[in-house]
Amino acid sequence: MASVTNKIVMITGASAGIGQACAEIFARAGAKLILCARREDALAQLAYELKDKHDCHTYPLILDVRDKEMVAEKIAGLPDDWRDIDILINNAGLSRGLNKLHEGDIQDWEEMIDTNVKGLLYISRAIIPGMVERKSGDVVNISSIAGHEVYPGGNVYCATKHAVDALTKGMQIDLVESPVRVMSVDPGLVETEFSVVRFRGDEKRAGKVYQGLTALSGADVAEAVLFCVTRPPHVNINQLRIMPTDQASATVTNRK
Ligand code: NDP
Ligand code: 8X3
Repeated sequence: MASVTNKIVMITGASAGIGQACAEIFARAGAKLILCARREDALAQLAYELKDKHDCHTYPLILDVRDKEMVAEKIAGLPDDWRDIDILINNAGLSRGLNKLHEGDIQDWEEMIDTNVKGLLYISRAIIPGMVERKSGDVVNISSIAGHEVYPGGNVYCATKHAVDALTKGMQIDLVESPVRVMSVDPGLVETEFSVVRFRGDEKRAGKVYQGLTALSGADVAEAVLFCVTRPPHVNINQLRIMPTDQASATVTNRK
């Protein structure tokens, strides 16, 4: 197993859920972390806890992945000792609503497409050239079962994750002559802030998404990410699909 000790790992969407769990597991494994999200307070709290528990060095990058100028400026402005990013975890993402397409809110569509697709592109465009130049680096895109299946009301969210799947494959093709690896970790239901965000703070409705089954935790997904990036350099886990045992597909679950 390759080591991530002292590697620089940049995690987008580190302020909650899967990204926060990735921060925890990589900190425990001895990595240095660039923590990226919009919520400054949440990142400051996380940085404090990771220092306290794991003596982890962190660099907070407060940004909105949808803002291409901000992404380019903040990444170009990283201090010298944080510039050579070894591992990028493209995790920031969200869903909004569960409406039928013909009843959908156009603003919700824009937000999902801008974050999940364009945001991932802006971040990747800013970071991968350095990896190619240094002939070293791993990119992990967090996609979803929604990148392989479509479920009722999932229309645009599923389209964004299908796009992430296509972008992962495109990156793998475009980087085949480089040692830089691109991987995709594609979970089913993970109990995070995801559904609360989808339903705009309606905790009751969000809770029902996970009711009667044991969903994945952020930590389950983070372990899969760590597994992917610690394979030997000649091994690339192209795509790792991870589901709760209680979930067989996007629409088939075992609820008690
Ligand atoms: P959470 O809502 O718990 O976390 C989402 C993270 O993304 C937060 O840290 C949030 O930070 C960040 N984020 C959202 N928008 C932006 C933005 N514009 N700029 C920067 N950061 C942003 O959800 P999850 O942890 O569940 O989701 C993480 C990823 O996993 C997403 O890509 C999601 O699609 C995917 N996924 C989730 C599944 C699930 O069931 N939960 C299953 C499969 C995939 P902040 O608000 O501070 O900016
Ligand atoms: C999030 C999982 O099933 O809600 O990508 O789309 S799901």
